[in-house]
Amino acid sequence: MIRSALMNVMTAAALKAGRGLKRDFGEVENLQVSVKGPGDFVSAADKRAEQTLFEELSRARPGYGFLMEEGGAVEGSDKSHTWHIDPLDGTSNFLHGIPIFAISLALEREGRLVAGLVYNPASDDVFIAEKGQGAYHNNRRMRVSARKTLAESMVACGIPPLGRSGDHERFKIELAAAMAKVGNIRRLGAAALDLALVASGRCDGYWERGIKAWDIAAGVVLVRESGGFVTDLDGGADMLAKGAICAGNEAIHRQLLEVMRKA
Ligand code: LIP
Repeated sequence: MIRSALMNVMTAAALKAGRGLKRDFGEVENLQVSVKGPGDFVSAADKRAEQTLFEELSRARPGYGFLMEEGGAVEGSDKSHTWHIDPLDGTSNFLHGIPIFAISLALEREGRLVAGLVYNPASDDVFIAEKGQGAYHNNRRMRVSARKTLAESMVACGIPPLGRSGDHERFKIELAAAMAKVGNIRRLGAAALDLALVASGRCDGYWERGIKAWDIAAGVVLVRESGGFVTDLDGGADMLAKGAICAGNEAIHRQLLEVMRKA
């Protein structure tokens, strides 16, 4: 287990925000049948969770900067630390009453991601990792899977939603290329959890384009600290800036990247 002061701060903030999301998720299920639908309620829930994270982390670590899905960038007096926050990754799942969503929280220090936490309040799954200290799922050490071939692999991906038309053609080409080689492909709808599944060895690989830095920052730390590999889709380290990501155990990451390059 990681018993650092930093991880205590991150866990306490996430659990507090998660309690609110859990309550709100129950309400969303009732709103499915209302005429207005749960849209406005969900965006309020999203903002409330972000506010809780912002307040808790500001109190515990005054001066750190923030990059948040809802509130954008908040510059801190301490220029070497920035929190990356997605209070509700998998918003569409949450909106539709599907219990696959998460709080994603990462800390960047001097330009490097040093800690990550992904928490699904619906299932009470907590994934944490700190640079050099390993990664844990509900207090148990995580390792990436040992599968060596794509044909025996379970690979997660992200499908660009309606409205990102340019991305659709490219995705169809990449999906066709992956389907020709990969045993099973999943689209779960929450990038932070896709990466947590790779880190914990449940999925062997994952790729997605058009993703935001706050969706993946925490998961990047989880995968690395579980012994996995994570890059952008050109094999470089610019996944946060490019919004394109490929992750997996060493063998699957390499092969999946190759499939995407040739697609
Ligand atoms: C979501 C991502 C998911 C992606 C969705 C969406 P959000 O993030 O986690 O992988 O495919 O389009 O961007 O918007 O729920 O935080």
